[in-house]
Amino acid sequence: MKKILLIISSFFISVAALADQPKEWQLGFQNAASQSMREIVNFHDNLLLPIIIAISVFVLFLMIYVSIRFRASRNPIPSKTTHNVTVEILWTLIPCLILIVLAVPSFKILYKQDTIPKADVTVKAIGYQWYWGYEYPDENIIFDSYMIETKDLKENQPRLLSVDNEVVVPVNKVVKVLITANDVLHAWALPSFGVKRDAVPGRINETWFKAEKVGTYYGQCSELCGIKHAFMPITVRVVSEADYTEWLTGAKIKFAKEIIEEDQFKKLASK
Ligand SMILES: [Cu+2]
Repeated sequence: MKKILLIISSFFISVAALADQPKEWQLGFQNAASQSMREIVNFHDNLLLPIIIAISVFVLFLMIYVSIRFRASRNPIPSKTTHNVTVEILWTLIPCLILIVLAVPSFKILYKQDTIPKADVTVKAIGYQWYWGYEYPDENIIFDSYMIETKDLKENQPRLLSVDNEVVVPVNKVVKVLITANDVLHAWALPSFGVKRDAVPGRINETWFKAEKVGTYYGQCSELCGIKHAFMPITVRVVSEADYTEWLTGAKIKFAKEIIEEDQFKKLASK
């Protein structure tokens, strides 16, 4: 009964709070905030899930049928049949067909995600043990993003998901994310955007998203990277174009990259 009450109450809570983070008693995916996530959800909900359920129900039915129909008491002399050509052809062909039916739309979505449109904003995410560092290579901005401890949380900040410095991006713009790591494997993942890429030391992976709704979106490191793997969340705040420009102005001062290239050349020349 308690569980049912919790589920019912979670509906009301989710209406008030931003719906782009994990919810208690959540079933299925987080709400999609990009075209590619919508396609993933659509593929999962309307094709994958029905096929999986149908297969599970069919196998369950077969097992129950066999256990009852061929039980020892009803079937004292067991059949000696070992081969049946028709059945063998069928149980090879049908799974093949199912896989093809699944593979075609799946690859379509995968390749679409892989083609990165012309980027409006580029963000570089660097995985560290155990926090994320971000750079805006075109804006001379660099900052680290640490999880906020439970005791320091403010109102409306979800536990284990909020960070001190959020990534800020404009709404309805193509954001290209360059992903790498400094020490071990990490993975930059944001469920609402349908984005997940490994962060590999010495290599840059790229992905992209176009957020369609203003709001705050939460993700987590998704590659086991050590003892504090669970404590390096990802927070992306999607804002309007005007708010983004305003944020940029402040961030360029607050998070300015220290070394200006010109000075570096001077230093090298004087050596
Ligand atoms: Cu990790």
